[in-house]
Amino acid sequence: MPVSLCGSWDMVSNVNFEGYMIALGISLYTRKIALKIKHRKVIEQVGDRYVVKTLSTFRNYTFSFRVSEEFQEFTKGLDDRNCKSLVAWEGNKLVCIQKGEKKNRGWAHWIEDDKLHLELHCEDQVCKQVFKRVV
Ligand code: 1AG
Repeated sequence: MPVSLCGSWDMVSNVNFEGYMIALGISLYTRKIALKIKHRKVIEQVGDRYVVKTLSTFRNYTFSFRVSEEFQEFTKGLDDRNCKSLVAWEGNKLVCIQKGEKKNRGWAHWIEDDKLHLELHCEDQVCKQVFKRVV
């Protein structure tokens, strides 16, 4: 079994978030604010359902899913798009494919060196975020 992703995590680095947001068509105004803020990731597991919360002083985004079960995702407050999303384990990585208007969209979460890693990708852009456990 992979190491649990559950818990609260605070952002320590965020590389190429700008490129990722541009790929999603986020306005310059929103990007300027979004680039300044740190995210907190709260991951909970209730039975076979995960709840993932991305929290910040600017906006919050919460969604939930069952592993290997496709669901309708609406990225409310982010780029406000509908996706057909599927999350599955690939080795020690929890990988999501977000099918929709944007090509090559998805993300992967994994634990490495006691940190929570997140790679977000859209079209040709990759954003890399690292979070440390909240103590
Ligand atoms: C996510 O995490 C959401 C985390 O799916 C990425 C956060 C934002 C990127 C998306 C679009 C940018 C659009 C608008 C910028 C507005 C706010 C930025 C701050 C948002 C904090 C909620 C993937 C994975 C599973 O952790 O959730």
